[in-house]
Amino acid sequence: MNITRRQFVFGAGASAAIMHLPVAKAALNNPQTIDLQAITGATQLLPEKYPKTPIWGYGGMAPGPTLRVRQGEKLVCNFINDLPQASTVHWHGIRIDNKMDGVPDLTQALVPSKGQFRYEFVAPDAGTFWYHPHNKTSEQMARGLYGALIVEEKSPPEVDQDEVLMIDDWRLGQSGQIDDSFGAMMDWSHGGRLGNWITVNGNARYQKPVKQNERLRLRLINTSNARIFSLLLNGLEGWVVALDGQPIETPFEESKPLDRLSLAPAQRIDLIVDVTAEEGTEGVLYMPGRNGDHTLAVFSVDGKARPAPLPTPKPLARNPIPEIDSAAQARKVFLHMEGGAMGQMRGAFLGGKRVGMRELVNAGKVWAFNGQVEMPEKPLISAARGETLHIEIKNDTSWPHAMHLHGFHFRKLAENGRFGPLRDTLLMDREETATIAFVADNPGKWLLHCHMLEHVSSGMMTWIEVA
Ligand SMILES: [Cu+2]
Repeated sequence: MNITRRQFVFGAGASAAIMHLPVAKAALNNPQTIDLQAITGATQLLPEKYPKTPIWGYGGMAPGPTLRVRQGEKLVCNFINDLPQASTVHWHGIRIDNKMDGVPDLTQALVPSKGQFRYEFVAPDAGTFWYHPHNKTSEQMARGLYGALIVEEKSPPEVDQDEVLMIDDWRLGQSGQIDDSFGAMMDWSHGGRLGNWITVNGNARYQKPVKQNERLRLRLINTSNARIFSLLLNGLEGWVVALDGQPIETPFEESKPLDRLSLAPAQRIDLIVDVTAEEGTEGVLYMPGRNGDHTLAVFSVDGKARPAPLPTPKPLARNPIPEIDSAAQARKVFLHMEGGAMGQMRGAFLGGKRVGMRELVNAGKVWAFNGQVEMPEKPLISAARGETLHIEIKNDTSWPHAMHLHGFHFRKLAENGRFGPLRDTLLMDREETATIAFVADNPGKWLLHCHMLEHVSSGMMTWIEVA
């Protein structure tokens, strides 16, 4: 049987295996110490009649183990690199000690194949975070290297089940192997490496048994290289309670009913939902599409947990993030994004020299920030500790981008002068201009880049320095 790419995406659903994510359970002792080994493995991504897919994974699995720590608790992670490539671990969304941020050359040396590195940090914020490599990321993540890092609230909301749903978009070949077309200019200069096989926690049709009127916390994490998901729920009703790990501040009543959920690469959405589907039916998480809906996760309802849903939950407690004083003097800096297919870019600085588009394409560098491809020698901004920064980002390209700032959560400035919710990754539409604001309270060297991994590989990155 020949499987076309299209059938892969939209004909999924034959695999109904239930997979429980292995959990490294939060121990009572603090710090919590774990070994995290990156190694090759194999997993059944396709239905059983197809061979297993060779992957690279933490613990040899994709996703890797879900790490759980309590807010304020220290995690000590002995990273063991048994991959054939050098790697590092980035703790996405954690307001971390800069030395532990996992960015090669900026915050640490690469961990070579057969090497080790000891990560040690306190998780200051409760919420849904994740970890992934930060070297050859477009290849290493496409091969399956990622896992969830859950920081538990001191008093968590009352739910019956707390589920992490890591949504990935694989590009698989005919025999289920990971397509090794890494570095294809078509992907790099367009919308990134889009796949043909979508999974939740490694399952093409993730299944979870539930009861009617049960309350679930669903932690959605987009681990794909470049796909922006637009998702809907059916038979599950509730609230968005956090974005990118940070609790939302709008009252829950205003966020009901749940609208379409937009999840760009690296973004997270925490939901609290009640199972409203009838007994014997299903709740579903799905991608609506012109050619039919594509189901990602099925919640089959067996039995009744209680006669009626629980009352509206209380908002999650805020994390200790310094609030932006809108009256404070802010340092302003401009970031011009350009390049890519159908763009206006004619040339840019590469390795200290201005070169034309042909030379950039030959070097595999097709995106620029402020006329510079790849990491500039000097930071975009050198800030004093505690300064308020406004970065005005102009997406002067024909493609959407998912801009991720390390070390901080920021707010997008709205037209009315108000601030949006805290985020660490901002989806920017083509031609859109947005200003992000944050207090630079965390010293160190912090990356600012597109989280569409082919875009960062081909130039879209810069950094800021906080003294
Ligand atoms: Cu991008």
